[in-house]
Amino acid sequence: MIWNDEFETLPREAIESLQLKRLQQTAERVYATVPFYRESFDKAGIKPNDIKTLDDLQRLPFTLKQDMRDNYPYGLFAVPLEQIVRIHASSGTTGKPTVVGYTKRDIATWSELMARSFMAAGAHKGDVIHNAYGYGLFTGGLGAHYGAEKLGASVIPMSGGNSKKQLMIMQDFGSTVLTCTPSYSLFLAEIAAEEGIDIRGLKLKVGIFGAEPWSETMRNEIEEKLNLKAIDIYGLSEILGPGVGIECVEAQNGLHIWEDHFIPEIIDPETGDVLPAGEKGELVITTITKEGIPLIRYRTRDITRLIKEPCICGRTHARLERLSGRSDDMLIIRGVNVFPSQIESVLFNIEGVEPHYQLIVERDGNLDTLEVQVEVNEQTFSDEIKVLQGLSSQIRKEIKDLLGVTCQVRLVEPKSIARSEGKAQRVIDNRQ
Ligand code: DLL
Repeated sequence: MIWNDEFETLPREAIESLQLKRLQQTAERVYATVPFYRESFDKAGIKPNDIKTLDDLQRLPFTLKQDMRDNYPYGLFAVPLEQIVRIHASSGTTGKPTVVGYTKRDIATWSELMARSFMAAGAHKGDVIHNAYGYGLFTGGLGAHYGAEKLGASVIPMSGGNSKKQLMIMQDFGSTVLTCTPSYSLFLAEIAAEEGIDIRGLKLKVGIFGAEPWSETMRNEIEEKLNLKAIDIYGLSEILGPGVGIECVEAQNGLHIWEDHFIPEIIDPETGDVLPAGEKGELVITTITKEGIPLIRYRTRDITRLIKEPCICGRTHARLERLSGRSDDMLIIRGVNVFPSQIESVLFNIEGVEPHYQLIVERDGNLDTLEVQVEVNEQTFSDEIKVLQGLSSQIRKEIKDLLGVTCQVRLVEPKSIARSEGKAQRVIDNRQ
């Protein structure tokens, strides 16, 4: 079922003419109201009315996360503060967070796009949506919450944490949809097993998981352990929060990005050039309806490709291929580019291995070393040393075959790697 038939199935030419019109308006608005954009447009020698076609977007300068930091907290807002009704901020591991503001209309747009996303994932009015994304400065909780209400579903505002209670509520309240990070869904399954709760037997039918990279093998693992359809949802606070793109339940293959509100481009992260259609690179997004903090050509650092072929669900909006990771999470180990999700896809296909792992990177002299720590199940852990050694070398070999990097493998006890209620920490890089 489609939430907004008119906009979600617009023919391509109609999408593009709407995009051009909205891009022109956005460029006019930021040039007039945001000093940062007036300066950067002037520096690039372009005026808003030079934008005559969608290709002219490529002449506009990029916006970087650093630009948001330099204009902390409100410098990139395009409206006076009294029109801002909500403020969120990204978690940012170091320094000041990145701040975003929403007008009333922005909140309405966000709710609409989340309602679309829920329905694309197979959720409807009448569903009981158990929302375990964190409420707070993080956009996950409130973003999903407003969308669930707009959809007309009954939303349970759980937030993260207190996993035993989460399970009790899911059981007693008859939750049919679970929203949280993919890693937290597996943690919930683990607690359920400990507590003797049959999580597969709950009423859950769909899980809407995002906010961190995850692999196709992790999807299989989640679907098997929780007995639901696991749907991938993408978003980032700078652009909106959750609901920038989502997989449809019909295809589960690529995330429709809502092109009547965003213009996606794929660039070569080294040169900044737009790549030919279908190539993999860094996703750049321009918002074309946001009022509070419109962003021109925001460099997401997320790596994907755009799929423009029609989708069986009938939606005409382009799809993002499952995100492989972020260019800044990409590890360069002795010159080889490695995404944690690639290692994950090897690990989760191996019998006896649990879906909990961490990558430890060190520098030994001039040499980078990678240690893969991964949990094995109880039974495997108590096996003979010989069996464990065999398993380690199998993992080492499969990683070497796939990625060309040599690593150390450390099999660790069940439940020894820290669990997260939000985004999992997969990499510990001690090289700096
Ligand atoms: O994580 C918004 C969100 C909340 C998305 C709930 C989905 C569900 P930030 O905290 O600003 O916002 O982090 C954004 O997380 O640039 C990606 O690197 C990563 N990310 C988000 N969704 C996915 C996904 C929220 N489905 C950053 N696959 C983004 C891979 C994802 N990475």
